[in-house]
Amino acid sequence: MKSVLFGLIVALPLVFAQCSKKQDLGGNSEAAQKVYVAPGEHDEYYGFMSGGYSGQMPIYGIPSGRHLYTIPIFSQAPVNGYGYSEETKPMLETSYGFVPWGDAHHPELSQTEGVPDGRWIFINENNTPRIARIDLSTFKTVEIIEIPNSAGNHASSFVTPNTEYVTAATRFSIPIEDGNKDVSIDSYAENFDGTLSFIKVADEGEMSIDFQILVPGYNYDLSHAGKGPSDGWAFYTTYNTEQANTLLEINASKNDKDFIAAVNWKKAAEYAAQGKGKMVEGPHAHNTFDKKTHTATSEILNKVRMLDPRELEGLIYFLPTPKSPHGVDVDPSGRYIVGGGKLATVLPVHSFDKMITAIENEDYETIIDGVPVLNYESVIHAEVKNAGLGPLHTEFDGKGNAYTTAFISSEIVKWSLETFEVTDRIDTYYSPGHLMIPGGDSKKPWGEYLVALNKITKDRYLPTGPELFHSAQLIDISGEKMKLLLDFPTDGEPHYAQAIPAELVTENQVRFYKLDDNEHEYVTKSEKATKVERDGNEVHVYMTAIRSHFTPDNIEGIRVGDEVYFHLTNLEQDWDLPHGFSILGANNAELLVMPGETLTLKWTPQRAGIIPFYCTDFCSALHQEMQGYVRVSPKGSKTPISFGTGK
Ligand code: K7E
Ligand code: CUA
Repeated sequence: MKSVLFGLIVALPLVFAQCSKKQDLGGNSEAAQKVYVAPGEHDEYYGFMSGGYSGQMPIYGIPSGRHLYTIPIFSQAPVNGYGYSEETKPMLETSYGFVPWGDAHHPELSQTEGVPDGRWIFINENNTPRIARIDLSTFKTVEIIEIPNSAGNHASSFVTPNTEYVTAATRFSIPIEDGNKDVSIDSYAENFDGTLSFIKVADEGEMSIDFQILVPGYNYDLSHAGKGPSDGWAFYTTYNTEQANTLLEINASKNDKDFIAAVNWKKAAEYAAQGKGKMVEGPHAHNTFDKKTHTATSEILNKVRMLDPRELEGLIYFLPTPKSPHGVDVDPSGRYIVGGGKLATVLPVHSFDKMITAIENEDYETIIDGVPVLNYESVIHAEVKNAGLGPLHTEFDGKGNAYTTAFISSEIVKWSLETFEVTDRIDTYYSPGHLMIPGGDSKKPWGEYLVALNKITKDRYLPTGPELFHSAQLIDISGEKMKLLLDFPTDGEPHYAQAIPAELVTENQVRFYKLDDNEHEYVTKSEKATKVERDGNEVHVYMTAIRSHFTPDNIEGIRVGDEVYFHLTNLEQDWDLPHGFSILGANNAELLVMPGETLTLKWTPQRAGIIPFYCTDFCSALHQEMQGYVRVSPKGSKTPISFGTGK
């Protein structure tokens, strides 16, 4: 089998070479009509995509494929000063200090009773393990929590049906038991462990790490929570049960089966509430953005609760699953658990009911580090045949159908949750990773469209040199046969995406911040209140912006070597009236300040002379007039502080 797969991988370039412009692209007028959103009209769905290595979350309208916005999350964003302004820098603090970049993979909407509710969207960061929460009333990142005792936070950030928890897991095992330590890498089997993490989400959304579970040293890849009958459980794929520490493409592809780990999180939560397990070292940053002060703060927490399956019964079980599974997806009924065995010939579907029976009967193959391994034959419900080569991820339409991406054979395969037979397939261009159906991993998929998130672009668009945006393809799944409607380039790498009917988000939209409610430490609520204050070599400029001037716009008495903080409050009180602020030679970025908001840019003048600043956002007919000067005098000069506008 493996040689067949490897042969196909090698043959892929040939396949691409053969793809000509002649495919049936679905580019007929019917498809055009389905995706046409007339000027001034709105899309039906918000599509939230992971930006992958951009560390951000681009948002697209569905079905038009219009790029609506990009939410800055794990990476600094010069476009609006996120991660550069004093208020937002703390969002990127970690136990390793300031980390200006991240690798985002899985956006997941908050849910109520198993259905996306439009309050928040979570997303994981894989490289320096973190989870972010975005408030969908403002599309702002309002919280980031680091996951300690974890290396590569990939199986994240999937929520339980009432958003009780967001789950996470370490992708790479590392020494964990007595903390990460200096050992030989080939002592993997002896010293390396994994962890699964459960991050509690409070009513207002605030996250805290409730507990972690110590698990065998494998790679933990993807996750999904149970629902309906399986509510209370969470499922994680593993690979590298071989425990290889080098050349994993061969050494971690040896076992015919790896595992899906099934965690009884309700039981684990009870254990945690009873104080079971032990508190261990686990330094992690918790960063929160305060709505009233428009300012983020970061704190480092040091301990987490670790539960050990060797001591606590009934926490976790392994379901043998062929072969190096990637995705794990639970169908809307909550009865079936689908593994994406990327090197498997069949698509394994486990039964939750059978799993419970096997647990009750102690139908174990063996026990590994306190984790019972259930018998494959006892838990498997069906093996879907001909589900494509290299199956990765599955979503559902809520009408009894499942859709699986096949990376190697570049297709989406539709199959029935009744007969477990393939009923349709459609080519993708090329090599889809995840796919997304609005609500497709929830209890009630909206199930009208499917978006294939492709890993390889090649010839789909006008070439842009060696680097190409990834492609997404919109497929109509409302009928019996899938139909390709549209494809469009996406920013970064859209690993996964989520979508929700627009009205669930638009009804809560904030259009501007009320100036009266602004409790920022350096807010300036009127031009009269503007001032410039020196404290040693620190200078605070309390500045305002309103069409089309800054107050003050002439500032003198600044000296080389000062640390100048421009605290800019936008006095506008209307929708879509930001003002920007930039100053020559600043070593950071601009500020883009929303109406009613205060943001701060730090500037360290290096040379004496006259330095201009200006508004970067074309805010009015006289935007080009929206400028000012700072006079910078040499170090030690006696030029007094003076400032004003129109004086
Ligand atoms: Cu790209 Cu979910 Cu990170 Cu699969 S992951 S493809
Ligand atoms: Cu304010 Cu341009």
